[in-house]
Amino acid sequence: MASPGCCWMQERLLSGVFPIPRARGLPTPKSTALSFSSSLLQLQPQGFAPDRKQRSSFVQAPAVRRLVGSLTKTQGLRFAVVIARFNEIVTKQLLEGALDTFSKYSVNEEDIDVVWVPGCFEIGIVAEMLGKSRKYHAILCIGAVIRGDTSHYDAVANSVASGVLSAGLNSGVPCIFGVLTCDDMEQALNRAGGKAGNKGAECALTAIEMASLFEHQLK
Ligand code: INI
Repeated sequence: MASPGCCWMQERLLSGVFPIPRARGLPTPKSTALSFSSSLLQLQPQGFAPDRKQRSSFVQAPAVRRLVGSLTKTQGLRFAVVIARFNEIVTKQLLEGALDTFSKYSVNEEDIDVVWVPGCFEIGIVAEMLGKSRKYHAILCIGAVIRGDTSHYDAVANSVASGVLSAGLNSGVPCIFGVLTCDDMEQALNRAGGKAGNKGAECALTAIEMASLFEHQLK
């Protein structure tokens, strides 16, 4: 039921006396999107411009567009997974987590390619090549760098991080960082389906969201 205040506002709107909030110097808007909502505002005619003298200090807020990827519109999205064989006992678990998530979110199996590489150091170059092939909407990079295993942990960890970043930037296709960097094997296994969840599953979700953002919102 309309309140008495609404009737007053309706009259004002129809007579053009209501001070429509507008910023000084802005062109007259063609469509009407005001910063407050009321069905009465639909009564306002297109291109309505109040008398200059009646302008108030309110600022008309343009409608803000909020772009976010969807986790449910997965049909037709294609993914590649680049996975390191080094520390395979861990990376296989991460892959299982990722594939489970793709399946739960209805990504078709035939829209997923899995590419194995020897170690994390090799991930970046392959991800970049796959990105540039334009065959995929997102590329999921999976690996495990474990400090206990080698003295060149830092070199491999840093290289794979910058390799994956560069692959995304150079190809324009989202490349998701699904590489564990851990102090020991126990910590790695915990993050690959153990006590601390599955990083592969989390990264598959990120891949879906980014693929959808690019395909459905930013194109
Ligand atoms: N590769 C990994 O994926 N994880 C590691 O922990 C690792 N460590 O510790 O050495 C590792 N090394 C191999 C490296 O990625 C390359 O495959 C190799 O250096 C050949 O380029």
